[in-house]
Amino acid sequence: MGLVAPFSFVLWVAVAALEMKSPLKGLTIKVIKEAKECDLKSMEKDFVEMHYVTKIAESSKTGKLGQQVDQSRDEDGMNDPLSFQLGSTRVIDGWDKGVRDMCEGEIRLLTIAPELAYGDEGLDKQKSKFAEPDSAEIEVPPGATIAIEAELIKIIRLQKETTVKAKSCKRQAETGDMLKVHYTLWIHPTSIAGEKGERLESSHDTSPMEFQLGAGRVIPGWDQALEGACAGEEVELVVPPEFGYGEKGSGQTVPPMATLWFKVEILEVLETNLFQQIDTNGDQKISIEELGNWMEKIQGEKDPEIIKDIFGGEDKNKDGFIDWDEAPFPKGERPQSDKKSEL
Ligand SMILES: [Ca+2]
Ligand SMILES: [Ca+2]
Repeated sequence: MGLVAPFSFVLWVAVAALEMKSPLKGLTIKVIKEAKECDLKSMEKDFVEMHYVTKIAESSKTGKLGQQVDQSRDEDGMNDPLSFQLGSTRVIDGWDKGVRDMCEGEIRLLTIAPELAYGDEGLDKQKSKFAEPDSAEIEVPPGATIAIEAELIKIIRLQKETTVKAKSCKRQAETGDMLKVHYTLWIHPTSIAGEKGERLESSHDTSPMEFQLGAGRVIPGWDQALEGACAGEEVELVVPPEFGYGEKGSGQTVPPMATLWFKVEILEVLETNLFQQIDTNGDQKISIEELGNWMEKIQGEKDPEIIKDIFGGEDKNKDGFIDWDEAPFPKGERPQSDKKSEL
């Protein structure tokens, strides 16, 4: 007596271990199979490879209950798993949020209300952004609750290590900033493609590289990893192909599906100051001519009506200039002349 818990208590504990606390209303997560080992748990920005079976949930208000609508494996149990990045809009919200903090080898059953699935519109294979061209059978009726059995095969993560910290940090790099860096690129020793450890190229052989952050000018791994970086910092990046050059590779340099290894020294982080660029005569205010010249140069926009419209929209006090306060784009520090006039 006393050592053995009553049966009902044991049962309750077992059920509690399977039902997870859901991160979202409209999403229920049940662990069907736990992973044997777990060193790594999925998180935002990871790529995940998953096998899945999607059905109309037994609790759905619409559709044929229990009907299968899609799956990653074909009848012979073959086919590649689906790969997508967590936090992108590649899959429905309930799926994306339902497979966070999950281990490789774990299987979950996600029950997803329509507001986190295909909503009042359902999934029409003709229209939906989620439908793949080759997934002709997928169709979900409007207002359906769906159930996805999701198996996490693999987590693919971008790794970043700060090897040298900046002594002080004037500005942490944000999307849109101009960065100047030196880098060296090798094939990472874990790469399935290319010659492991081979040095491919280095900006030290030529000159530092300048690029705008978050604008897709560099590989996704760089845009992601260098956000928040400071001038003076040095980082090492291990970049799986999903975050690098993927299945295509890059020219003669990077073979397809290579895992890359970068050492990056951040030399400069500069806020893009559009105000200064547009204000060519430097009088701290933008005339319609200055805006017109800039739009023609940068965007090829010559239509005076369009330029007049944009100018009129920003010149809030209608004094014929866009001043620093009115400018809605990156504009750096408030000009000194303005500061004086405030006193
Ligand atoms: Ca001006
Ligand atoms: Ca104005």
